[in-house]
Amino acid sequence: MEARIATIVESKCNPASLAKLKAVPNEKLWAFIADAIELCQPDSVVVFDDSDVDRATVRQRAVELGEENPLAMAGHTYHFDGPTDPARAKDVTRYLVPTTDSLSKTLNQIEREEGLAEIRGFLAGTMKGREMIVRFFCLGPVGSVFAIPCVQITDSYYVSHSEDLLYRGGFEQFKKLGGRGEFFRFLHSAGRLENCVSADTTKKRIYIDYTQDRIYSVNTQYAGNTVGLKKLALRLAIRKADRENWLAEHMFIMGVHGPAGSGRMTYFCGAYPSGCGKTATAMIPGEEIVGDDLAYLRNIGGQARMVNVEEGIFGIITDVTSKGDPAIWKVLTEPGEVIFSNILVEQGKPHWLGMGQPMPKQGVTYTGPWHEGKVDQAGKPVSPAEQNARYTISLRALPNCSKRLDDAGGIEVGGVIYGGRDSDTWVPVQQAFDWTHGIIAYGASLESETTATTLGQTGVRTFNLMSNLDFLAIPLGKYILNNLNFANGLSNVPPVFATNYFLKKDGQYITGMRDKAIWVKWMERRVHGEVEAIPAPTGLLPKYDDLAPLFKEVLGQEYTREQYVEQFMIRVPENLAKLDRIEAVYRKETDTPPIVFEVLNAQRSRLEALRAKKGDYVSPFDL
Ligand code: SPV
Ligand code: MN
Repeated sequence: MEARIATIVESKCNPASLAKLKAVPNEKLWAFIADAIELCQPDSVVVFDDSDVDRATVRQRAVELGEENPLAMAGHTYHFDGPTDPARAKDVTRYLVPTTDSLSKTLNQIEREEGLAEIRGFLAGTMKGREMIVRFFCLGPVGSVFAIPCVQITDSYYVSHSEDLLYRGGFEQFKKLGGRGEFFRFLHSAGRLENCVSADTTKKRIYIDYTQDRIYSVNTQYAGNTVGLKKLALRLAIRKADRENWLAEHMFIMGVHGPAGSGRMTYFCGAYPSGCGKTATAMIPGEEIVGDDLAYLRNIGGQARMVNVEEGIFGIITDVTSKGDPAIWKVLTEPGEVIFSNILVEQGKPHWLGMGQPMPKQGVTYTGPWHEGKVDQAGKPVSPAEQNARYTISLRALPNCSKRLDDAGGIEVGGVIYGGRDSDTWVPVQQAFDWTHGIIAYGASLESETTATTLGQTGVRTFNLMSNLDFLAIPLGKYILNNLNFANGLSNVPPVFATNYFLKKDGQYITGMRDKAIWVKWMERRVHGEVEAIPAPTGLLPKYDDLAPLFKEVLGQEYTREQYVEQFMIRVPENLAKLDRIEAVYRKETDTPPIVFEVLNAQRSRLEALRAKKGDYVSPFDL
């Protein structure tokens, strides 16, 4: 160890912390810590390992320092992010690009030296009078080929506590690292605090130094901006995956039971933009959840296998109800470790929007004290809770958590699902003709439609390829190519599906909330070739005769031919309009692989041929 570095680190650590660091004599790690000390100037450095004792201390310190407050229920705490910090800050999240490199113009970026000077300026001295926390975690199951070791430095016990619930401990893995430098580094400071929340939010920055696998974050607390292993690591992982020919995706993983008595379980991963039914699909009653947000996929011996990068959920609490989400509701209302954020607190109880119970008349929320009828300076009503209020829990607290969560070899990918939201275009479920068609016509064509609950006009469609657009750290075309190439070398290429739970007629949804349970069962049967499908211009459709018995068996419901026709009718004009929108997106990019246009054009020709023969709206019985 370089003497200068050792001296800096040793000067700030107590003996227990130093002993832990000495067990990880990695030059790059020590240099990272020493640099953070010199920059942020903490009073002391505290190192925690994966032990229960250390985890309990982290929890306790979060409460002692007022970053979290206990609720009446044992193990429950809440945290407020402050009025201007309740969501990911896309505008100030930037890639640090060296002058010798170039990134897609569509990615938010700043020249590396200039960006480093700015963010390091904002970080300078932020930890004076405070403890610097050093934590070790692992993305993916520890010791697996998927695993990426990570070190998080932060001055926030809330961030550290959240990571304990969301990620597998990585201290033991770091001890085995030797001199290798392949790990992700995150440096976060909440910055100057007022009432325990970041005060200088105009100086909020999240800068990604991908040349060093290092990310800086300052003057923010919201987990999506601060918990390094979540969306910050995803950006580094997408680059690493592209270099090494695997996939880092914004996907849930879930298991679907095969036919009764078969003992079969088929696993799916799925990417859905927010508000398109992602968590609801991962949590379908009767099936199994492996993860709800991030998945790594690798080709292992010719087979596509996947892991959940995380072991917890940082989930949107808005609209979580006892009836709609019984498993999550149970965890949120019984003793156990839960962090609530940006909810309304009244008499030690959390309240959130859409919880199916009346709001109390007053309470405290992330914007301050709240009472019914409260208005802001502009006379606008103040919300009792944030729309993006969240809960943080361990997946292991859920009764439907899969036993295969920690499979080091990953779980075999049965199928891949891309879920969009539109009121008038895609059928509820369909299967791509092949991998390339699925990646391009479904994944790279994903859109989500704005609803009444989001600000602005409703019905506006937002493009979000693979639901990963916010996190792309490489050009769009390169990312699509990596997805396409993933199938090369697989002896068994997983089928690709598309879902849409949001078709409407006369303003009313024409599929039921619980129908997704049927669509996944149909996909499960398709993976095993047990049901046939109807070729349509947009993909392979389920047959009525296969869906009706599933509705009966799974939901105890009649499923009429009229419902089927309404839902699975091919809507030619809407599908053509979607192709126009998607094509326009890719025409604007400079590096779109030609195959994208070929696949979209082929789909257009099929739709036009169908229209010439059968008209604009075609029943699946007429295909
Ligand atoms: C998302 O927004 O996709 C999330 C929450 O999963 S965040 O951590 O903010 O990214
Ligand atoms: Mn997410």
